[in-house]
Amino acid sequence: MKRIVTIQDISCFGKCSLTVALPIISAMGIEACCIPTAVLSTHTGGFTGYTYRDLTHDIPEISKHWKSIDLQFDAVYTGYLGSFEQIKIVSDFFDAFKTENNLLIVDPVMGDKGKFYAGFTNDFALEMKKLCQKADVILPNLTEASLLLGEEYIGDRYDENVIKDMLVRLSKLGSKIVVLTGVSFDKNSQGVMSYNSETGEFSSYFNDNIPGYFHSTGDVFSSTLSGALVKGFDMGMAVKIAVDFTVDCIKNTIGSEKEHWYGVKFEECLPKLIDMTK
Ligand code: PXL
Repeated sequence: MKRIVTIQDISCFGKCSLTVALPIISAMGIEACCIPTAVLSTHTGGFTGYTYRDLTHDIPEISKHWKSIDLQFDAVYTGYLGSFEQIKIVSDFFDAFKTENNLLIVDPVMGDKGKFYAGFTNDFALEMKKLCQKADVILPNLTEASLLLGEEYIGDRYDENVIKDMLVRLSKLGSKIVVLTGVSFDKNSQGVMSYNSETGEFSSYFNDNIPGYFHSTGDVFSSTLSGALVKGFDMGMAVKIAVDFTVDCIKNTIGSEKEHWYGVKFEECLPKLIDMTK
């Protein structure tokens, strides 16, 4: 059985980060382990008055214990990280748990639609850039890609050549594979473009572009892609599974956006994911 450790916060209510990653990874038949980086009463995207308990100092202790019992992981997948110091500590975790065969996957969660999520700054983006240097695979959206490159948000002013150029420059941060999410060249379709810097290959995959904003779809996509890569699907197939599942979750939420504004109804789609990745 394959095993992934995912490192991100637990937002106790709100369908994102660990409450999305753990069920998705488990549904794919992979052992799901986690290091919660913080406990929040809700996520920060639209709620006010949320609590935040920082768990940064538990991370080195957990790491030390796991080393003492010789745990190994097929992938380390990181999502939302809450502070500068936390990125440094996660970077040490990468050093401790990297093997010849495993994957370090970084979703550099910082913002969307050209804006930082609450509490993030340009200094944080610089530190996140350092973590991306150590990764095998990075999964930024267009906002995060601009932040990592220290450029203005590109908005929708791009064509395929601009995206290819961005992918190559992002790969120069150090990761072998860059998957850029939220790419759309026409109003009917949206998807991802990726670049493998070892083979020089670009690939893309698109599905329906569904108007509206759906919270937590980045976490759904990244968790599914991480699982599919660990299961051994090649990049093209893994991207297809992750995009299709994310679109399924969005479609399943249409009609109940009012009650479920805080996160997509991914749970009812898990049986389909199980079928797709058997
Ligand atoms: O979905 C990304 C995410 C994860 N964790 C927390 C968040 C967000 C996005 O807003 O607030 C706490």
